[in-house]
Amino acid sequence: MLLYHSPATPFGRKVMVVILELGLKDQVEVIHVSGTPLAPGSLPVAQNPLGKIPALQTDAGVIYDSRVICRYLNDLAGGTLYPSAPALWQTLTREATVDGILEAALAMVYEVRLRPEDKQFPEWIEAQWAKASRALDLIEAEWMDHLNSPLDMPQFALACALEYLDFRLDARNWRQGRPKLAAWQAEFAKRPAMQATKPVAI
Ligand SMILES: N[C@@H](CCC(=O)N[C@@H](CS)C(=O)NCC(=O)O)C(=O)O
Repeated sequence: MLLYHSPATPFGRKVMVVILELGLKDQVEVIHVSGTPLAPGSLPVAQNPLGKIPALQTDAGVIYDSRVICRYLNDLAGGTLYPSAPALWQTLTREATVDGILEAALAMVYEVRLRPEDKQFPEWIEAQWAKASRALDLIEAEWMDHLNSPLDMPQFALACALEYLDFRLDARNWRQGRPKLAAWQAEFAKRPAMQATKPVAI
């Protein structure tokens, strides 16, 4: 399989972590690409019309969107990152919540990095942070039992999302007022798959 990826993408990182955790490393060749919505560069537009990474080329065709890829890889490896229905619906909702944090964070990053300064919209940036912040508050208040339960996909997604906030939006200080989440993240970050996939600025 070929994985289109970049060392800076948090969505791609989720997939990389799953590959390592599920022991699939030898089955995947990683192709590093780069680009933005404005300048797609080497992003795999032929493989994914949305021009987004990650995208996974498999014998059965291209699979894209990190959530779909992670679920595919879990299925391929016979992993246990997703339960069966009905518990599945809560797991998928948790995964979507975490990806929503990432989507808001990425929108904030793009707004500042890609928009000319005179066209940037601070209220819109704050509205994105409000989404992420509300989700983080919910996680701090209600997810600790889940986070300390057997490993599942939302936990990996969350660990990647929190480190992306450190990587690109450090000034927002997500740890403030969220001591339980901060302690969980510090421990989870020690996992070899997390250590091996730390984001790299490009
Ligand atoms: N929902 C997608 C989001 C992927 C995404 O937004 N990737 C970013 C990199 S972090 C990207 O490819 N951006 C380029 C673009 O939007 O044109 C997923 O989970 O894979």
